[in-house]
Amino acid sequence: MENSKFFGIQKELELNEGYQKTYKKMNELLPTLPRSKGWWLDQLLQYQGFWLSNHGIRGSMLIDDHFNPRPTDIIVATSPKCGTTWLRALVFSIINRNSFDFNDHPLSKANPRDLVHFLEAHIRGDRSTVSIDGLLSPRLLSTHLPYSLFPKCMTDDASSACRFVYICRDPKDVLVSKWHFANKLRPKELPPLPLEEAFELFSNGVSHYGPFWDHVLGYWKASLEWPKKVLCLKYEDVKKEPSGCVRKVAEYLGVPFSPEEEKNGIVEEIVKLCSFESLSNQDVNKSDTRSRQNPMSNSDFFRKGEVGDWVNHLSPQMSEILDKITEQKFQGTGFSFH
Ligand code: PAP
Repeated sequence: MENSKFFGIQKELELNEGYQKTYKKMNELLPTLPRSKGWWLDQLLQYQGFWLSNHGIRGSMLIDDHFNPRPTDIIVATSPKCGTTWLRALVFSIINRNSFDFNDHPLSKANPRDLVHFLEAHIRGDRSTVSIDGLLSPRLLSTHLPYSLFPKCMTDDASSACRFVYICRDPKDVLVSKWHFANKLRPKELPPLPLEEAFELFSNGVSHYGPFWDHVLGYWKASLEWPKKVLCLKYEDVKKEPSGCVRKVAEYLGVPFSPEEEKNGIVEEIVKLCSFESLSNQDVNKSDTRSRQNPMSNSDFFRKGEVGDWVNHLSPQMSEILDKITEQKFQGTGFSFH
C-alpha cells in the first residue's frame, strides 16, 4: 500500500477483485519505471516508449484489462493541446445533430469534456466515475493515449472494434499552449515554469503522452494502413476549412450530411457552435470550475485558439530546433504540417 500512497492512486476506492489485481500490478510496476521532472506537480514516467503521468499509465493498464470495445465506439484521440476540446465538440455535435436544437444545445451548458468522457479517467472502476460499460451505443469517448498503447484487439483489427478520430497540431503551437497551461496548473508554491525549461522537456520528448512526434506517427501510420479505422486531422486544416473538415468527419463516421441538411446550413451551424469564439464565450467555459478533485478549470482549455501564436513566444533558435526535429521525425512518412 506504501507505493499506492506515494503515487496518489487508489485511495479509498471500492474496487472489485479484477480491478484490484490491475491496481496491484500497476503499483508494483510504477516504482520500477524511469522518471523525469513533470510540468506541474506530477512526475512523468517512461512506459512502453512514452512519457505518461501515473494516471495515464493507470488508464492504459485498466483499458488493457477491463475495457470492452464495441464496433460502434468512436474515440476522439489527441496529444494534449492539439485541439481536444474542439474535436470533442465537433464530433459530439456531428453525431447528435438530430437530437438537439442548436439554439439550446448541450454545448452551451457543458464543457465538451463533460459530454465526451475521457476514457483513461473513467475506467478507474470506482463509484465516482461514469460507467463506461453502462453508456449507450454509439459511445463517444476521448483519449490521449498513443495508438500503440491500446490493446491489439482495438488497433489491429480493421473491422470489428472502435474507430479513432485523431487531431494533431504544429508542435511549436503545442509547446506554447502547453507551457501556458502548465503555468495555470502549477501550484502557487512553485515558481512559474520558464519557457526555456518547457522547451527542453518538450524537445526531448518529455511531455505528457510524448514524445509528441511519436504520438502523431502512431496514429498517422495507422490511418494509412486502416483508413476506415483511423482518421487523422490537423488543427491548421480545421481552422482553414472547418466546413470541409466537418463533412469529412461525418462521412468517415458513416453519417454524411444529406442534401437537405446541406441546404439547411447544418454544417455551418456546427462550425459556428464549436468555434473558439462561441465555446469560449459560454458561461460554463468562462467560470472558474476548479476544485480539489479537479484542478483544471473549464476556462483553462480556452486561450487564443490561433494558428502560429508561437511566433510571439519562441526564439528563432527554438523554432528552428523544433522544425528540424519535426522534419527528421517525419522524413519519409508522408506526413508534414505544411
Ligand atoms: P487538452 O488536450 O488538454 O484537453 P486542448 O483542448 O487540446 O487541451 O487544447 C487547448 C487548446 O485548444 C488551446 O490552444 P491555445 O493555447 O493555443 O490557445 C485552446 O485555446 C484551443 N481551443 C479550445 N477550443 C477551441 C476551439 N473551439 N477552436 C479552436 N481552438 C480551440
